[in-house]
Amino acid sequence: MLRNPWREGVIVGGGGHARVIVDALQSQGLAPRGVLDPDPTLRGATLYGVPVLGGDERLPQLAREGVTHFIVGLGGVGDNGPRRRLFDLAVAQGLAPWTVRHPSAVCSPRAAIGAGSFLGPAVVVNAGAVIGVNVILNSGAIVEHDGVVGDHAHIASGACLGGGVRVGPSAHIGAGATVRQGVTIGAAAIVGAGAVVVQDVAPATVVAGVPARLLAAAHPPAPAVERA
Ligand code: JB2
Repeated sequence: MLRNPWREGVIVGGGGHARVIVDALQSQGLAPRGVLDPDPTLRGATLYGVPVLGGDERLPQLAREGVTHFIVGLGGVGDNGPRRRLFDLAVAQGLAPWTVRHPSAVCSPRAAIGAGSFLGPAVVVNAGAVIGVNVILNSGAIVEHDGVVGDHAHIASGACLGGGVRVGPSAHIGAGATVRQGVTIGAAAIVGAGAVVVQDVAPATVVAGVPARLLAAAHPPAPAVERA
């Protein structure tokens, strides 16, 4: 009998994105062990029948009980720092990141998909593309040939990356945005929903509009001193 690794897998985060992951798994007859979420109102709840097991403090015990795999179920919009933190937390407990691909996703055998990444319904990843670890390619996103998507980045629903586009680690490409072929999006940059990006975007900046223009720094530094 085939072993189903997802019975030994957990989803870290239990909101809307986690439900999409559960849906993708169940559409393939797979069932994860459970979901981790710190929200006390979710204790005893299920996500489409998958039990919420508690918060992230359960990870060490679950690893001892035979849980071997995880996927980050937190989607988040814009700041991928929390997703990265959860990924590192689960890896530190000895769990292996697991890649979940909706059966309707089209992925060239000449593309590489990093561990722990999620490919939603109707995603296209074309030949020669390289997708990092813990990446979200959400519903209908397109990564054209030879594109590179860095670790922990999030390509939101319906976004289109033209051929050879490079997206830096932890960057966020908003829903429906289009990035012209060959453009580079810097690490932790944010591209607003519906933007059309025709030139490179600097790391940790926010761009939006058609054509996309600079709006702000993505993560403004905290105030240096607190006033008394
Ligand atoms: O540190 C955490 C943590 N912080 C928040 N650990 C764990 N295990 N879970 C955490 N959460 C949980 O993530 C919250 O308690 C909450 O239940 C969940 C976030 O759910 P929400 O539905 O607010 O967002 P999401 O990240 O699942 O979905 C967003 O991103 C998706 C890509 C939404 O904006 C969606 O619309 C979008 N499609």
